[in-house]
Amino acid sequence: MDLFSTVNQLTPIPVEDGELAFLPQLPLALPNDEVLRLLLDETAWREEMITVWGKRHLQPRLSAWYGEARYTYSGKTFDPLPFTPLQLAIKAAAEEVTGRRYNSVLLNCYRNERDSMGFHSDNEPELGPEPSIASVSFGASRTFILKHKRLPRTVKLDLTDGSLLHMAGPLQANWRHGINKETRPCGLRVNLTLRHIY
Ligand SMILES: O=C(O)CCC(=O)C(=O)O
Repeated sequence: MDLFSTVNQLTPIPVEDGELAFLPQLPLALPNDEVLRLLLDETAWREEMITVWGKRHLQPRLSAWYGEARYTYSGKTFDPLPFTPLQLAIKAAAEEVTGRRYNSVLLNCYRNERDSMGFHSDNEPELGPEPSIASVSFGASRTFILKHKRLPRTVKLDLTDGSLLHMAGPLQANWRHGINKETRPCGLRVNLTLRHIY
């Protein structure tokens, strides 16, 4: 038996109308805490303004956009910074695991339990009809929630340190996902969502 190929294999999470799969530890040459430290130090983090119900607020997290293509979401266009060597290593490991190719990454930093991500689908036209999104997490675990757009179905996943979640097939067309604020104190988390922009 080839131990490496089974250890690094995604485990499918059965859901209606989409593909979801999880790997507890993305294989990387550096330990997770060192990757987290480098991501915090090397990323040009931004605190973006957003408009919700006509009111302007600071987004409840830090974010940054890297890679080879411009991206528009929530009515804003982001010009990319070039991939860093560490991001390229994470991208290569994620491509090996998912068998897909990525040319862009959105990084999000959840500083504590008060930071969050509203419910949305990654369904912008430039991601193509059935986007493959590889979501890699470092630091504190946070609960990733998926809600079906038409069925009364909710899926909750613990996105642990070093893990990779793969969303693919028609998942973005049929589900929304988000990260709620936590009621209990929690530490910092950095998440990278690797995408391919056409
Ligand atoms: O932090 C997460 O796990 C969620 C990130 C996310 O939903 C996104 O980047 O679209």
